[in-house]
Amino acid sequence: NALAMEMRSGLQAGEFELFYQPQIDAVTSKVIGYEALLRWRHSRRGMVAPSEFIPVAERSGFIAELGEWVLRTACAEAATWGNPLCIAVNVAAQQLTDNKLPAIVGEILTQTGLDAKRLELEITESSLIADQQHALHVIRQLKRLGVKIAMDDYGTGYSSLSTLQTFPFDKIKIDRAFVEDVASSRQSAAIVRSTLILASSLDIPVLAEGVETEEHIDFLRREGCPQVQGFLFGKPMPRDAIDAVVNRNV
Ligand code: G
Ligand code: G
Ligand code: MN
Ligand code: NA
Repeated sequence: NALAMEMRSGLQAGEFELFYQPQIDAVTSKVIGYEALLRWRHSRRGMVAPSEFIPVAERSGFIAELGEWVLRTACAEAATWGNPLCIAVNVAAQQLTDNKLPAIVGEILTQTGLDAKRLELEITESSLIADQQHALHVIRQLKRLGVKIAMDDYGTGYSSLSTLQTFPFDKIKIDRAFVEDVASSRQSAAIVRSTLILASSLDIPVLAEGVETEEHIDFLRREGCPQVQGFLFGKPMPRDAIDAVVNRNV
């Protein structure tokens, strides 16, 4: 595959970079951390979206190398911040099935000096269905390092409730598909509301994704959603833009 080969040379050539999107305390509106989001500035094609190249990287096996680069780059960057905010990093299904992932993460934490409790790994539901026992084993080892595990895109997978029962999540991220029409759809509102009640009974904090409007945030605050992320509070931004923010007043 041509794209898979171009990814390898692109990584060598420094064409990949991380953008950072703020995650917000819904009560205080303060930034509590940033999610690292991968970008590819292709020499000829311009900016290639992760939805185009992550699936290719997964199929070709290149995700192992690319994912390790993402982890290392995000941790190294966060370790320089004057303000010790959290850094959330997306982990692909294939990385999670790799027995070496805990050792890789441990080595990156040691090498970058990032405090493990500042690192949160975002895992999607769909990456947990293939081999639950194996995924659980890897996740337990990761948690022993002191890193946090978030369930990403909650509600879009196949087995939300049994995954919550089986896996020790530190956070649930409600998919933006539900947040998008909380104000116009009784169904979406009910799903978000009941997820908040369920998570609160389980003592797991919830972050609502894709918060774009005042209507969204008003609804979420009213329903007691503790954390939010979305264009209303900040788009994914290049490193330089957030460097200025995280080093202000410190
Ligand atoms: O940033 P954007 O909204 O374009 O991201 C699109 C999708 O790509 C999202 O589902 C996001 O989780 C995923 N994604 C972004 N960065 C990474 C990454 O570093 N690793 C993996 N596995 N997925 C990522
Ligand atoms: O699947 P994951 O949650 O990792 O994906 C994050 C993706 O969501 C990123 O590609 C980011 O650009 C996108 N995103 C973040 N905030 C918003 C938002 O408020 N609205 C929309 N439509 N997309 C968003
Ligand atoms: Mn994510
Ligand atoms: Na998501």
